Amino acid sequence: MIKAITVVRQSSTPDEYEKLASFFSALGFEKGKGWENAQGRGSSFLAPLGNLEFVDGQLSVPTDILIEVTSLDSVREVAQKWLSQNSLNGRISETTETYWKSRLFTIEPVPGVSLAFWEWLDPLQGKPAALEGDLSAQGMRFAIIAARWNAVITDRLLQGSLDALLRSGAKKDDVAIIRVPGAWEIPSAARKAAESGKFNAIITLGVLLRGETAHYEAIYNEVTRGIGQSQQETGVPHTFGVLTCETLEQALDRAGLKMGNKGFEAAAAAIEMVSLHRKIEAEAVAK
Ligand code: DLZ
Repeated sequence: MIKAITVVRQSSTPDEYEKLASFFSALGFEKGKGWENAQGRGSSFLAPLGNLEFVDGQLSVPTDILIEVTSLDSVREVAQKWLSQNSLNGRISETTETYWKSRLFTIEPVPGVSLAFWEWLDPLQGKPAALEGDLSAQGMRFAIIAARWNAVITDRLLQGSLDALLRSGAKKDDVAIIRVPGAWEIPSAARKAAESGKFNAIITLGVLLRGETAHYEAIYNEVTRGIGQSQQETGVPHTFGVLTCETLEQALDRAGLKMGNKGFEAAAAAIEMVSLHRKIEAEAVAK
């Protein structure tokens, strides 16, 4: 399964490395995980979309790093300000129109590293078709509410959720694991966690087995309603990782055997929803 495309650039000096990281931060790029070890260090910066493009014919772009933006003039202003404060020998070009119905400027924040920023002339073309959350969990705090009933399943769901959160950049300390006796108790703990104001999202995990559960429908409806109500009344995103299965075998399949891991999916949905809430808030402020 393809996950991401990474372009790697080696900087020639530590100063150049710091400058490039400072430039990308100043422009508001989301910071990726980065790394540091005996071999060196890496700063990574994320964009919502990655695109590796092969071209047949004449290549008429000024550099091989093209960054599409939706507000080119504001980006240029920030870039210019950064240059005046941080770089004696950086360069920035005028903004010009391209043959592909867009405007573009190039910048060398440090000599030899050339970047092109561009936007479509037609604003509708440059706008993302939909507002969508990203899957980086950096800087987010989560509560996972996991039932102990059928722990052989819920422990696997929990592992799936932790895997998704930590692999997406959440810090261990930013993930609280809250165990409750059974699915019936999930809404109450979820509500308490959401109301505490400590978490950006709540992930609920449990399993209800029809064969083993008296009043299955009533319990299922109440658990679902309680989680939904907590989400709506607190405004904190809650995701639903409560399996409802006929048999233990079916539940095992959905907890990492044959049909994915519902805990992983619920955690990924939580990350996406936190990111989406932030974007919706940012859009509302910008308007
Ligand atoms: C009692 C019960 C039953 C019969 N079945 C389940 C189940 O399939 N899944 C689950 O998570 N919990 C079950 N429980 C426990 C209730 O959710 C609850 O924890 C207890 O009734 C105590 O209130």
